[in-house]
Amino acid sequence: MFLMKDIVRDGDPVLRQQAEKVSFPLSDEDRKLAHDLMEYLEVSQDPELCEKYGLRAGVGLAAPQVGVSKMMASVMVPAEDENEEPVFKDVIINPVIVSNSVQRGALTEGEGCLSVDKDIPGYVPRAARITLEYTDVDGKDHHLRLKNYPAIVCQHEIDHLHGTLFYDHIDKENPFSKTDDEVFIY
Ligand code: 4LI
Ligand code: NI
Repeated sequence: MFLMKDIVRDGDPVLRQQAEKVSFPLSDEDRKLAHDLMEYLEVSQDPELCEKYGLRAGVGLAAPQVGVSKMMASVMVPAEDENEEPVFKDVIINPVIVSNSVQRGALTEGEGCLSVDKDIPGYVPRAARITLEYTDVDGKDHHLRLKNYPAIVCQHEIDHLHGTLFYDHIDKENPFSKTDDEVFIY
């Protein structure tokens, strides 16, 4: 199981590398990585376990953030009602955003990242909707459209696979400037 000590922090070159594509069928090592990436999110979103293991809660975790430069990330976006199934939950492998909406969107409160310890305020403008392709741990290909929070989280995680961090997108001069046709998400 991953703990905070396993999470690579900003400044480590692995966070700025282009990750390698993963080959199928998955090796035992890659299968374990996929499991452990999702386990971190599950444990971190359980208030008791999160506290017990001293974690920081997340809805996404990319392999480079645990020092592995491979195109794999876990995403678990809980439903607003905690008794409902997550809005999106999967380990996305070799993900590609095949189309972006013209409309932009940003989280109202800005973004955080498990690899970035300090708060970096500002809007992180992204596509409001994306069409995503990826392969899951069973080798099944997926093609789907995402909007709102899950779309933002997937873009943040896929950025990690290309060496980009959320604050790269923040307007340095005017961190809270809002462009036309930009919607706020949450
Ligand atoms: C506890 C239990 C306020 C501030 C609101 C917490 C279960 C920020 C938002 C969580 C912000 C859960 C999150 C991300 C933001 C802020 C990520 C709390 C965990 C909200 C996830 C990857 C950006 C994702 C919405 C600087 C570690 N996550 N909040 N951004 N939550 N969480 N990101 N933004 N302002 N980061 O951080 O997992 S995309 Cl689920
Ligand atoms: Ni991140």
